Amino acid sequence: MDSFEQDQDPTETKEWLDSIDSIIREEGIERARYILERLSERATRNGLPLPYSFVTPYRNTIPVSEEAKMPGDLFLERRIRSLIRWNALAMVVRANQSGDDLGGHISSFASSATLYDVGFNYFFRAPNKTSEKCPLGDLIYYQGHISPGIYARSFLEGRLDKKQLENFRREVDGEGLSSYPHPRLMPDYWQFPTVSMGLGPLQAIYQAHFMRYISARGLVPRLDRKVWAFLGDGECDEPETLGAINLAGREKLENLIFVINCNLQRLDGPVRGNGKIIQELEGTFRGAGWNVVKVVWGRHWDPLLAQDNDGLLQKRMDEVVDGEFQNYKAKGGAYTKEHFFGKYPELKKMVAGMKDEEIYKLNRGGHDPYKVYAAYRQAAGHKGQPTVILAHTIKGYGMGDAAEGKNEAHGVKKLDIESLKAFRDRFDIPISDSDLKDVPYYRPPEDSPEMVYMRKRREALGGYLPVRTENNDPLPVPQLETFKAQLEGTGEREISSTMAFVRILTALVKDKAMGDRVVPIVPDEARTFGMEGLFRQVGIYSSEGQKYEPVDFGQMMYYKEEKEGRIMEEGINEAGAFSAWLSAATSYSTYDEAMVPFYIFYSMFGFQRVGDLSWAAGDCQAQGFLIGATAGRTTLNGEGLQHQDGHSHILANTIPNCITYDPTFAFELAVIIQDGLRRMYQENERVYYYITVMNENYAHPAMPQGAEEGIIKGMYPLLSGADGDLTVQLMGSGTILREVIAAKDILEKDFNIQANVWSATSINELTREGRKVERENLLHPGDQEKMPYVTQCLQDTQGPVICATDYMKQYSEQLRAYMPKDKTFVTLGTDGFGRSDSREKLREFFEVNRYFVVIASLYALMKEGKVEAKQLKAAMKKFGISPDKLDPLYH
Ligand SMILES: Cc1ncc(C[n+]2csc(CCOP(=O)(O)OP(=O)(O)O)c2C)c(N)n1
Ligand SMILES: [Mg+2]
Repeated sequence: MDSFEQDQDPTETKEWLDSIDSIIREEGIERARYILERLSERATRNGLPLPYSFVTPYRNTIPVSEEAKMPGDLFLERRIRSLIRWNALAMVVRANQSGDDLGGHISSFASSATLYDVGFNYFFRAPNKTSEKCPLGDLIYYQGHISPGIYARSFLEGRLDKKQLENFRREVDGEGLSSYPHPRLMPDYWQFPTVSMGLGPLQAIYQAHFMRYISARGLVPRLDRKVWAFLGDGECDEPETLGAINLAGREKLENLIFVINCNLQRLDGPVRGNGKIIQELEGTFRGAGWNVVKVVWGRHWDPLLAQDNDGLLQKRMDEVVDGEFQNYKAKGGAYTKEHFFGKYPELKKMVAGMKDEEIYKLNRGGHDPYKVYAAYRQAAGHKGQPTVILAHTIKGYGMGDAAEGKNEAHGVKKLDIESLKAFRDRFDIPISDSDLKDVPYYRPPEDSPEMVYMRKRREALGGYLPVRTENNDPLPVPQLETFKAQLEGTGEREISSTMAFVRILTALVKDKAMGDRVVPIVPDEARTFGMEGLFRQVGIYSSEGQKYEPVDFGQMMYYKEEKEGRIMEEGINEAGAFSAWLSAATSYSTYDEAMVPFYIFYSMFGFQRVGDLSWAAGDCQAQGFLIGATAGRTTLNGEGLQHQDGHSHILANTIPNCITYDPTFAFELAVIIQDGLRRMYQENERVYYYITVMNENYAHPAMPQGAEEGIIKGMYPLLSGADGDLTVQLMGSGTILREVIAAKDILEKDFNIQANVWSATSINELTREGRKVERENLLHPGDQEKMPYVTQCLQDTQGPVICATDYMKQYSEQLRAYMPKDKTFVTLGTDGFGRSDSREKLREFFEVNRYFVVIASLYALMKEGKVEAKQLKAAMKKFGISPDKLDPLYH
């Protein structure tokens, strides 16, 4: 029994309903809301459990009487939109007619063309210095796979030509258009990579958050700038899509607007065949504190809804599930008449006079520019909350039998001639039957009314979009002397490299020239890294300041939240903190001001946790520092399998513009960070840095003379001079370098073997340089062969090379290709799952301690015929290393 059938006293019900109607009519919505709130308060006080609901009936949130009226020319706008639809379709069909099967999507943009067009005609402001309210322009996250629709608009606007459209998805020979929004490939055009589902909405939330941060810091005025994010209803199943909406609600990000294209379908079929995705999302977003605007029905429904006095039509709308709504468009007007209206005789009667075509034309909200305009207008003016617009649309709109509402719509890339004809006729595209098979592009003459109109609209909004700009003014990067304390070493004092990093960061924050650009970001881990000193020093950003006295107030390092705070403390949310970093790391483009973000995280919860975002950071051309703290498989003792990272450098190296370092000493760290600042903020190189720091305490020496260049290139001689017949070259990084140094002593004292020690600050960088040189040699046969840096370093040295790190062997194995000829190369690394124990035990278990470095050296010398097996066996016995020791990789 539903609520309608339960009514025991319809007359009394009517009286109540009439009275609320009359209040709304006579005194307005606000008054009605007030009365209902009072009623609800009274009811709950008297113990009446109200049917709590975050969900309203399946209809438009904005009543017809409250709709803002669209001021423009509907006819011309439809014409422009139709041409965009056509050219978008032509791009994809042509790309797939060629036989290269390049792919692309038509149906998704077909469903969202109106959603974008209303934005382009009235809302999306381009960066324009003359604009008072929005000089930097709005930031728009386009749904990735509707890119053909955006290119098609740019084509009409004359920003892209036919040749470029022809080269959609053909990028190798230049001039091509990238499949999806990729700033890396189209740096003057796309701003945000969004096609990996979920990353767009997540980034957009943190962009809006960062927009507030950067203005609170007084660096970029807040003004009226907006972040718009367009996403799919299927995309809402990604945890990244919905995972941060609470932040937007809590932070009252009124500068953020989500537009969710609810075509009720994803790739395989319905998003919620048995339910209602719009209703589900309404509840979810409202619960998170968002302003929810449903745009369910188009204006052709208005007269029918106006007649629905008994609520039966609404009831029918509420009860139909999405899978059935899909049928109404896929199967046409007659079907809808019978199955939707036909269920109740009263509804059947309501539409008795309507033809099937008229029923079919009852439009959905997301295809009605008037309704979309009203929703956007409301969203753009809404205060104190972010807004989500839930727009009901049809996948493959206008594509008829080829795709409209069909389960296979997502993948349709080719249309037969009949479908093309139907599409052309439906949207009045001036292309003749005979030309149709070529699916030609179409742009009306420059002086046609639609072209004039379109240009005028964009002129009023500051110019064309999308556009990506860059501020390349160099920042005043501090000289190395700024970090003098680190260069001089710590003497006897033992500190961790994490602590050394915190000192560098503190010096940077205080730097007069660029200090205020520094953005420290942490995911609830500052104390873990010994950074709590910064809380008091630079404050934690909070949009509300601090409304309480912190429990540790009065202590040196109390928890200080403030409106101008500099630390972004993003809570236990690596994806969110990374997204905040990403906004800061691209601010040289999006805010016209470069920032210097440092995101400090547990290295294990870095790349493997948010790998796809790190990849997107490469695409975005992010600039900044990622600091993987408490790194290493054996250096972070005690924490065990899920915490001990022996592979983040391998993952980081998969990103071409991510520069990685695994330093040991404070001076190395200072040189690396200073050089990173120089490369990114002075030379404007579009790279970002990943640096690991550790929590093991030890004394840091002063920098050897002239070590800078080698530190940056990836290796330098730390302890040199050994040159006898029995000599080995020992390489190491991170804290394992210290085991290597210890091994040198043992080799010399106990075995009379000399050793040089090389600090390998970046095996990844050494490898990249090696690959580059190798490739150049391949492509320039007959020229003087060049030699990789690592080969140059080692070629005139005596004896074999042993390399030990706290990372998987694969990391140092990369160097095997560049070993000088005839050199034996042995690698030690931490393959296998971590486990908890002391550092000493772990290094023994993973075979990277000083004794293993000694054994490996003896083994390498044995292979070169300089040491005998029995000497090696004796050494193993001496060190208590069993030949039957368990293999950590398999154990
Ligand atoms: C992380 C990720 N997983 C899968 C895909 C592949 N994919 C592209 S579009 C799509 C369906 C999208 O459905 P929806 O979000 O509803 O968008 P619509 O096309 O219906 O507007 C999928 C699964 C992707 N791009 N990213
Ligand atoms: Mg969808």
